Amino acid sequence: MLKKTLIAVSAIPLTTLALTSCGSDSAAGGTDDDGTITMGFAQVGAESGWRTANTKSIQETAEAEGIDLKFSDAQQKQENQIKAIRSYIQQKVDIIAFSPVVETGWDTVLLEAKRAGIPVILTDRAVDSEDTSLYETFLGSDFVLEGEKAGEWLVENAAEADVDGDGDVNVVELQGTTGAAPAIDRKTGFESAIAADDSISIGASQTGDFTRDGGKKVMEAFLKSEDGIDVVFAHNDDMGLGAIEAIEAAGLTPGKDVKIITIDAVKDGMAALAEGKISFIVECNPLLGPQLMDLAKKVLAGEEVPERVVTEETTFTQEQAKEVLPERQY
Ligand code: GYE
Repeated sequence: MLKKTLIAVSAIPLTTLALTSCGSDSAAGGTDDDGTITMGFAQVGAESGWRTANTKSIQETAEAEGIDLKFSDAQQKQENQIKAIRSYIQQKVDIIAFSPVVETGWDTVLLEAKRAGIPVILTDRAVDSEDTSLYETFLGSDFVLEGEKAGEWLVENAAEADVDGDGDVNVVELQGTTGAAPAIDRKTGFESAIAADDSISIGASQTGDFTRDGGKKVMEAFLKSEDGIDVVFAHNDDMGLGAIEAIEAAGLTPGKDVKIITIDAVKDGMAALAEGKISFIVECNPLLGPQLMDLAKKVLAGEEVPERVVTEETTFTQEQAKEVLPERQY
């Protein structure tokens, strides 16, 4: 059994949530008398394979390290995450960690945590706030770099990616959740890399909210509205997998009639890459549990932690996907 508290944030009033405090009279921001760390974790949702792997990593690491994890799923809604963070403050958890669904609008609740003496760690996604004293550190990927890697591959493979041979590479972009750090930064990185080749341009760009269904619906619309689509750049595997369904339903062959580039490298994405339906994947590592728990322990022990901890990541071609797929954990 995992030691976690699942909170249906929107359904339970805060007064109920406040009943399950961590049971310590000590000031917030330290550990309990017996040394047990209580962490409140406000997750984004369960929108993608990446997110599922991320949640599992956090829950399993907390369990293995004896950290009492209170976990909530915000169903991709900022208001739910804010409610969850407030409930953790009321419960006087030792430390709060969260993956902000969007970048802006956090200052008020983070100030409440700060005033309550509860340290906050950002994990996976960043906030856009001028006051960096509102959190201890940010652990996660360099999303701009991920977008750049996707764009650089396209520049290197532009001739092959011009599938209709008209001399122009027409890209459609499936963006992540509007206002989310990975959506903003991956777009920025991709655009800056493709600027190196005038033949490549983005003909249409819309959000698919990081979900398979969202990717499928937006791709269906693009196939009707856009002429001569050569390439899909999807901000995550799930939207790319949704796009594959739409492309196949339109009687086209993904990988041949339309090239697909995605980010994440979860198992389903890697399987589609090995099959040649996706052409290139930039890795984004979801296994943040061990580093997160390590940072939490250090913060609570009063040790210095770096302001930013960047995850190491690679990229995969079809051949590389075939090699690593059998051992892929997630
Ligand atoms: O790429 C996507 C998920 O924030 C890095 O969120 C994460 C992104 C990931 O929904 O699949």
